[in-house]
Amino acid sequence: MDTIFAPGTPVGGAIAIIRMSGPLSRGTLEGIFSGKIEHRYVAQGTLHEGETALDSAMAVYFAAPASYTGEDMAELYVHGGYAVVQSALALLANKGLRPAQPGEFTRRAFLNGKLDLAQAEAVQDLIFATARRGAASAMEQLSGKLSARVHAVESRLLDALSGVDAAIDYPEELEEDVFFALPGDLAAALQELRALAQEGLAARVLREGARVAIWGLPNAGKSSLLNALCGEERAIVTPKAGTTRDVIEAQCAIEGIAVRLLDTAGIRAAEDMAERIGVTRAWEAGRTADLILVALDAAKPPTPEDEALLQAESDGVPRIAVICKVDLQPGEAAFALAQRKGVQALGVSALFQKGMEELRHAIAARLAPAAGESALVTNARHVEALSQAAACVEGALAARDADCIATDLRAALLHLGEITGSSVDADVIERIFSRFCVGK
Ligand SMILES: Nc1nc2c(ncn2[C@@H]2O[C@H](COP(=O)(O)OP(=O)(O)O)[C@@H](O)[C@H]2O)c(=O)[nH]1
Ligand SMILES: [Mg+2]
Repeated sequence: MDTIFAPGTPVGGAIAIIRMSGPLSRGTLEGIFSGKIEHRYVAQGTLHEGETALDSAMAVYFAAPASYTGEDMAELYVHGGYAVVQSALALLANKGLRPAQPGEFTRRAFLNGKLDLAQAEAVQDLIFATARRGAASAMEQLSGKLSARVHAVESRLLDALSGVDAAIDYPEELEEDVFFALPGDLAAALQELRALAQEGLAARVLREGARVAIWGLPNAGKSSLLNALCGEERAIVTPKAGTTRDVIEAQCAIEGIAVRLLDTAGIRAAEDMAERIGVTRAWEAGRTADLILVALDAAKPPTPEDEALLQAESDGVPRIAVICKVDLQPGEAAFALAQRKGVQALGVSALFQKGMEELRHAIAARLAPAAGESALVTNARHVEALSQAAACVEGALAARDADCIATDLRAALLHLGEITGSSVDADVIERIFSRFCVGK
């Protein structure tokens, strides 16, 4: 097994962490670092290349198997300047270590049984989480809660399968008992699988973030709304209609959910080519969004175009009507229109920051309705595996003979194994770890 190394921190911090994993870790550390080397002991000393001192550093050594990867590991904490980090990395390469590939530390942890696949994926989700609730759900997954629930269903299905197998092998002895309890056991497993898959569909936005498009007529107050929601002057606001032409994106966190806000050109019969393209992009941004905010101007009577934008559920994207500029007028006609269309409506003044908290709350409630503060299943791959497993259990419930039931149960177990990694193709594992950062 190669000994690998990689920086665990991005370039340019005060301190850089360099980690290594594999059988050469201890010997290498002894050769380049003057401090005491003892399992899980933070040592202070000099990083040196032969006689030359490179840095005043700290280091920790982890003896296998009590380390992240399960192998012998060491971490060096050096000053983060480019020159120091580069010479430390060169030193390791000269000692016969090889630079790690993306995710190789976590892959080794997975292969050594330190983490199952769902937990390994959670590590990466935690690194990429930009908002609190995404991080919280990744943390729950990392702690093994998802794996535990999947294992509970697995063991139920395994029990059922062993009963069915026994009935196939010794039909005269067991048959009646086994088939009496089977439908109830399978129905319970099916219910749990469906609940998990459903949770995942509802909570996808927690982990992946959501796209929220803002639609409305020119001058309705869309760009001001985007700026107020993301707390910075991201989009240009002018009294002139047709100011925003391209789709403007802003990333923000709304009640702990990572949201990509899309401000669009005002939807109207465009006056020139650029605006026409902008209007087309506005429609597209909405159709591919998780939620559309329809901005209505409280100070103007609603038009048939406003009505068309509120045509809820015509394209399956949920909507909230945001009645803008309520500091000028109460916007009664706009509220009445939204109510007639069955669209939830809230009044805001972007200018005076009025109603913004309520709006944020409404957006979060619409984006992640079934999810609690965090959710266990948020990964599309897991949702797919759970749905497939559920379909197999359904097949087993409908099957008439023992052989078919056994086949369906085996297939269901294989799908569950894709989540924890006990039955997963090498290329799937390849794909998962290739998304990782180097150094993790
Ligand atoms: N009084 C008031 N004016 C607003 C408010 N929001 C936007 N406006 C004004 O309405 C005009 C159009 O705003 P803008 O955000 O550019 O609208 P957009 O064309 O839909 O993007 C600008 O003159 C803004 O200053 C608000 O909450 N109150
Ligand atoms: Mg605008």
